[in-house]
Amino acid sequence: MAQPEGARVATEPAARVEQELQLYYWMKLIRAFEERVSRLHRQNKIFGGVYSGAGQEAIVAGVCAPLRDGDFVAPLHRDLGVFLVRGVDPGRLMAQLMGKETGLSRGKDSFLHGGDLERGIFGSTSMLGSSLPIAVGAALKFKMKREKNIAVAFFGEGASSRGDVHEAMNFAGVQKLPVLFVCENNRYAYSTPLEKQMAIEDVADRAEAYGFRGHVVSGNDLLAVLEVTERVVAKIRNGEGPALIECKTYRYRGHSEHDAALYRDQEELIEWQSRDPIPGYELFLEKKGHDLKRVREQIDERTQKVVQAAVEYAEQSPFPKPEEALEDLFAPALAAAPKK
Ligand SMILES: Cc1ncc(C[n+]2csc(CCOP(=O)(O)OP(=O)(O)O)c2C)c(N)n1
Repeated sequence: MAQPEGARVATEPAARVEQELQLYYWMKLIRAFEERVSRLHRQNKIFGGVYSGAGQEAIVAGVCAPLRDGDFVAPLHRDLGVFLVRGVDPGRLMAQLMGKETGLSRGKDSFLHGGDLERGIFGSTSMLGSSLPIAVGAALKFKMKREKNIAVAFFGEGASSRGDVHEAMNFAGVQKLPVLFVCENNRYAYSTPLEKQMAIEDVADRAEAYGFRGHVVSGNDLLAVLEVTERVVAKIRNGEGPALIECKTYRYRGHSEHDAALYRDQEELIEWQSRDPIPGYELFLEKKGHDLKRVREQIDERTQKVVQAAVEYAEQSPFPKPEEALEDLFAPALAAAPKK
């Protein structure tokens, strides 16, 4: 990303300064994009569920930043930001949400299941936690082919109680696969609070039972997420086997847009909002010598333009044609297989 005017950090290497601003841009873009999606949902323009990740942006930005082309990511239903950070065109992403032909699934699926394999993004599945064995499968392929890529699987603390998650972690530990498990612990699985979900405090403690390390980090602190991810990813790429990072965080909105989240108390929400990842990171930028007011203005202007352009692109895109409804349902090899 071009460095916005007003950023003045003379002594830092340019790449680092650029990364600092890029991370800020991503968090702001994810927040602005999701806010717009929530509004569009109220206008009945979105097909399928909307699961806002507002409050959790630092996790996606910090975990995806050290990834490379060819790495494989399995996001959670709340991780729309993964698509943006991995370089999916925002217009295509918005078209996916609006069920348009120009979307990732060509209008045949909701946001939830639309992946982008060209960018190594596997679309979420409805069965919570079932994308972890898939990420582990990708990691097995990287190991067998001696490729230096890694797989990343995001999941919630709710999903962490599912069998698939344990099986995936166990297999990854036994085979020492290049996979990073990222738990976004936002304290609620739909309406179920943490203490009714698990008998321990940290999901990260489970990693040891599978033979690898678990790390706990504040998911609202972008720099902390980035630091632990960079360190852990370097080891995984080096062939040292899997790792788990548990990011403690909170979701601001309900489980999805139809959930008013009446099961949690307002004070708790306000307390977490006071630890919002964006102002926290702005403080860092300011201390590093950036002219925050100007940087913020420029980035806000840029994100608004990107989001507006995405909405216009999606709104102008056609819906899929009914006669194409049965296309793309089977992998080409299966479709071409001779009938017995
Ligand atoms: C196996 C399974 N059980 C239940 C559901 C219904 N469900 C969808 S999302 C959700 C809550 C998930 O909580 P968590 O894994 O902590 O992720 P979060 O939504 O909090 O980000 C539930 C119970 C489901 N999709 N799959």
